[in-house]
Amino acid sequence: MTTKVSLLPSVLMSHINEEVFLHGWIHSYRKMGGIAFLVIRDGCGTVQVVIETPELLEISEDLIRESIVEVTGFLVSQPNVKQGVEVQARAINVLVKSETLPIEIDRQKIFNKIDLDVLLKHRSCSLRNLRTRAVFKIQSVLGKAFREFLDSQSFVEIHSPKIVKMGAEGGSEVFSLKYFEQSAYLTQSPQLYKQIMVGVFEKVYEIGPVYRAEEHNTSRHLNEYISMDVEFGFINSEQDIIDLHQALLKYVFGYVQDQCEPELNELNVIVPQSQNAFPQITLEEAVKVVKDEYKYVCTKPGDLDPEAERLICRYAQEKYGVDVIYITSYPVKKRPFYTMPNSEKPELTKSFDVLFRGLEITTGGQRIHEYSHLISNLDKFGYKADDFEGYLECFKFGMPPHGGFGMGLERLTKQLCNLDNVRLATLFPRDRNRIIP
Ligand code: AMO
Repeated sequence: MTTKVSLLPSVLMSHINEEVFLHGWIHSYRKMGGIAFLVIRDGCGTVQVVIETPELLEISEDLIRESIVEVTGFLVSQPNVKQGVEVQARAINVLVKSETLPIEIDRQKIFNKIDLDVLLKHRSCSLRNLRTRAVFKIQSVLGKAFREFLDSQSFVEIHSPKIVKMGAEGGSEVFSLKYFEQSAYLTQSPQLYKQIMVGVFEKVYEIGPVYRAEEHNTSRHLNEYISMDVEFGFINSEQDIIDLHQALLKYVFGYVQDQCEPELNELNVIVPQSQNAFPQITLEEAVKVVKDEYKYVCTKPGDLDPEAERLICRYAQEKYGVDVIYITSYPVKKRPFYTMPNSEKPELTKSFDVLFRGLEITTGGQRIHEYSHLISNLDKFGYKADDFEGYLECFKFGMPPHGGFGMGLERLTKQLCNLDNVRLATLFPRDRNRIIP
């Protein structure tokens, strides 16, 4: 009897000494004397196929990498290969012939030297590299873990519109578009909608694309990214949000550790494991720490610049042995209009950022929930209340004290996988110069 198998390592291991049928792409081809070795790749893994008969050698010699084949053969244990098993081919059927690849995708040392622009230009090919693919498997699991944790805490998933009338975060970093007779924007954040939905479900989350027309062409900025947003009501202060964020992050890390062992090994990634609480420090203290400990004077008033972010994470690692740190008490001037000021220190807000291995991955905070307070704050920020009519309505009809956060999926992936550039954590990045593929 022949069993159809996928190339998931655990599946292969459970069919040793059986005849199997598999399909996939020819990932690599190597001939030694009278024997050929194919590595076949499917959506879950790879396996080595050994070809010894003259008839099969003739078929395989013609095959260019990435051609798709069906293989029938005997699966045996083989401790000398990566997968621990190999297939001794009995029959090969060619389903689709490939053309020659424009870039190397198998030999890692050569792949590592390919220019980022070339990797992104030939994205359909570079994504088939096993290490690259591992990044996006991990990314998929990060999203799944985020969902699973919040579902378990009775949050409701929402889907807010991406075509909007107003930018949510202030600033001019919005893409405008023509919407029939009106002007509209691509949303910068589901911020205003997730707040409205607290009035409906109390606890909500969303995973969806957001758009930032930032001119920045940096290793941290994308013009389209996936925002993982959370918002919930009946909080006492921003501390409740920080506590939820921390529990979520620890769950997500544990989940990835559990579910992505082959991918983490492929990438040599170490997932943060610490049981310790992640430290919290005010922005003012953080600026002082980087000055006192590392002689670095932060260049960004009211915020941490990239070097200060890196140094404060170094401090978290050296002092507490952790990869994550919460920075609190940002000034009113640096936060959007919806942010709750600190009633004892009105120049500061009840907001925070989360830094992971040297980079901001999350912003969050408590929001203003009283209608009159929000109206006066809009005025202070120079906005017209009329422009926010659809948002403001919910505050007339009972909104609880609430808050939440937004976490960038690509930045989280980048930091977890120790990648140099956020584009490497994006399937098809949209940046200052790139809208294809
Ligand atoms: P903020 O604008 O700080 O806050 O964004 C939240 C998180 O989104 C990610 N991020 C980005 N990722 C890639 N490219 C970009 N250009 C980019 N900009 C932001 C970062 C950042 O920490 N509404 C608030 C969130 C809230 O308070 O709930 C907001 O959007 O990881």
